[in-house]
Amino acid sequence: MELVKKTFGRFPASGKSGNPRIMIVGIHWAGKNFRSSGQKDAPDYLRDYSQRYFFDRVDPFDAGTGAKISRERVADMGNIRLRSGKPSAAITDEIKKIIGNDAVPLIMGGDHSISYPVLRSYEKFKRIILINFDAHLDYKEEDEIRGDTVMYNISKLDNVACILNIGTRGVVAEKHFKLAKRNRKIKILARLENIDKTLAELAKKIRPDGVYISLDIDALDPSIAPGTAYAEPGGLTYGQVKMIMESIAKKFKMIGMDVVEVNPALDFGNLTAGSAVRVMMDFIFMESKYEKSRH
Ligand SMILES: [Mn+2]
Repeated sequence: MELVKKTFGRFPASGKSGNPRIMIVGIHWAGKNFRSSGQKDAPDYLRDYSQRYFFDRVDPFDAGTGAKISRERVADMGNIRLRSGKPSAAITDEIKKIIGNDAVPLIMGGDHSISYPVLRSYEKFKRIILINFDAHLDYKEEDEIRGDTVMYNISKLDNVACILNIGTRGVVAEKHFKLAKRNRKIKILARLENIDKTLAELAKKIRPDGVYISLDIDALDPSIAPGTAYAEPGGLTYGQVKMIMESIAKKFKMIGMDVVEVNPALDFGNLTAGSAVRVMMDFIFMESKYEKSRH
C-alpha cells in the first residue's frame, strides 16, 4: 500500500487508529478503457474534495438519518501499489488482507474492471449478492477483464450468487443485453419502487452471506455526476441511491463497496466528486447504523 497525506474525509490513516471496521482504499487503475484513462486519477481527486470534512476532529453525524459513527471506525489505507504488469494480482492480495481482518473495504476506482479482482478476493464468502448501480450491464461475453465485460466475468465466480442491476438504461447492442438476460445470475431491477420487494425475494431465495455494492458513477443522473466517460440522461437521483442503500443495509450484511468510473478530467464544478464522496459517506453511515439490528 502507498499511504497518502490527504486522507479521505481526514479520517485517520491506516495504522494510526485501533481496529477500524471500514477501510478506504484507492485503486488508480483504468485498465483497458479505450474512451479515456482519467479514471485512474479519481482516488486522490475524491480525497481532495473530501477535505471539507473534518473527521480528524469530530465524529461523523448525518442530520438526514440521525446516523452517527465514531471516527475511529474508519481508516484510509492509501492506494494499492500496482505491480507493473500484474495490477490485478496486487488488488486481489490487498483486498484479501482487509477481508481477512474482518474489515469492510470501501474502494475508490479506477475503471469498472477493478471490481473483478476485488470480488475474487472474497473467498470466505460463499453466496454474495452483488448490487450493481450502473447505466450499463457491462456484460459482453468476453474473457478479457474490461469495464464492458466485468459483470460477465464476475458472474462466473462461484461465490457470486446474483448480480442485481439498478439504473440500467444505456443505449447498447441488444445482443449483449439478451445474453445477459439469459444468465440466471443476472437480474435487472425494472422499477425502483419494487426495491424492497425484490430484496426480500432475493434474501429468501439466495440467503446471502454478504452483499457487495458496486457503484458505477454513471448510474447517477449526469446533472449530479457529469464526470464520467459514458454519461446517460435519466439516471438515479442522489436521494434514490441513499434510500436504496438504506434498504440494503437494513436487510443484509454489507461486505464492501466500490465507486468506479469517476473521471476528474470530465467533471464540472466538482459535482461528480460531491456525489461520489457523499454516497461513500452514506455507505459508512448505513453499514454502521444497521450493524446491530441485522440477524
Ligand atoms: Mn460500469
